[in-house]
Amino acid sequence: MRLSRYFLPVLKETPSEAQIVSHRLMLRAGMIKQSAAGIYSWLPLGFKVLRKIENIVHEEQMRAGHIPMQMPTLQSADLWKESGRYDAYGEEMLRITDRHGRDMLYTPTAEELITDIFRSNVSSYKDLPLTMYQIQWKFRDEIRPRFGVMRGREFYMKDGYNFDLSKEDALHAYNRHLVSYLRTYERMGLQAIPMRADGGPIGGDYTHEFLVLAETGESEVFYDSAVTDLSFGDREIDYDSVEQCQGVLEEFTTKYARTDETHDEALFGAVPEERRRTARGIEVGQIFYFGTKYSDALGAQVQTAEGEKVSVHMGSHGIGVSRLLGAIIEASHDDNGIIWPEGVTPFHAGIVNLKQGDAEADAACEALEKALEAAGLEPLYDDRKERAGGKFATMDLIGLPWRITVGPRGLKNGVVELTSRRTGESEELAPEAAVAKLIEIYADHRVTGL
Ligand code: 5CA
Repeated sequence: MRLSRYFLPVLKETPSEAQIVSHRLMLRAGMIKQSAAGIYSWLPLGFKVLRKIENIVHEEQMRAGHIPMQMPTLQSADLWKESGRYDAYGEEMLRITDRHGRDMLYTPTAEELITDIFRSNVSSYKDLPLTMYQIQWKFRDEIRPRFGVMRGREFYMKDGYNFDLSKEDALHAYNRHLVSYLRTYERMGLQAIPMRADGGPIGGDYTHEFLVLAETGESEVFYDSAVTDLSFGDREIDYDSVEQCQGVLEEFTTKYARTDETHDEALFGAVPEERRRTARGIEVGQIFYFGTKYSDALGAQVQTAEGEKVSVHMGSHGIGVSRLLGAIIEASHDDNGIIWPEGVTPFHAGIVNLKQGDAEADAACEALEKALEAAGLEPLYDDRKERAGGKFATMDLIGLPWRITVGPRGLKNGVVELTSRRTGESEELAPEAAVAKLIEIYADHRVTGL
């Protein structure tokens, strides 16, 4: 992509309405624009990162055996009246009346609709287990939308729902989600710690939230610092193996880690004092087991092998896809701007031409752009007639992890400069060697389906 042809409306001034760094940087880097309180347009750069995050979520859900689908954003209120949540959900639900006077709503979550789809189509234990998910816009009329995409009113969420014959099977689905979430967040360069939490309006008393530690986080959390030493890494896992998934759950949830909703001073007191931590965190996901709450209310039953009719055991599992952009930036930035982890970066490398209009420099940049594209990478070539300082500042602000700087002086010696955004370290390399190095760096960070 040529920057001169792209739409990247970066702001010079720091927007005064933004209170936290991720919101400020998303506005300054031209990623989002507010349309109404808590509702945003996703400008090209922001949209590109949103799509990368979404694709990682898809890949990891499908790897765990979960089936993608899509439900509408606008729903009839009827099912919600049947489950009792139409009244119980409260002011956060955006209620709409259509021209025929029918009660509608903008989906804040979709337990009712998916349960209706299930009950209309599944009646035998033979069709279980089943887990389907979607990535879809949600609306919650938050009383205080703030911090940009972090607490929006309209936000993008992955919501998955499991249907199982027994509690044990549903707990396996729960564990499978826990494992897939650990993998998902690590691919985005994040450490998200599962913590015991409260069910809230979704329900159920067995639930974990995934929290990214950050001073600006909205949740207060209490944990044993040993949980921060855990990482899933690149281990292989058989998602069908009850033992393996249970083992991961135990490894990651046995040490004390809770949000303030379920915090227990006595249990926390048993953690060695030097490892006791109180901090703040950003909730980037939550998994729930709620048994037969919705299947009882909506009559979602299956016939067992013995011919008995039983309510299915369910859980639901969410990831805050749009919130993740904010969480990643909170965890990865410096004074000059964003530092994208390789897994989610909008472009893989920036190409900065120090002397636009110089025939040799222009040709070298174009050749680099072509070579990277041929390797399946996405470069952003700053081909504007601008000062080098301005070009560097833009690249630092938008946070591409690698920058190739091309100038007549280096080209005389047959080299370009490859710079890491994270460390600031540069090395001089032949253009082909720079391309080869980027191919190697990104070998483990390919997101398919873009
Ligand atoms: N039905 C369940 C699981 S699918 C559910 O709705 N869970 S939730 O309420 O915890 O939401 C899932 C995730 O969406 C949260 O962990 C959070 O990361 C994200 N989220 C929730 N509210 C907002 C909001 N107002 N703005 C941005 N992200 C949000």
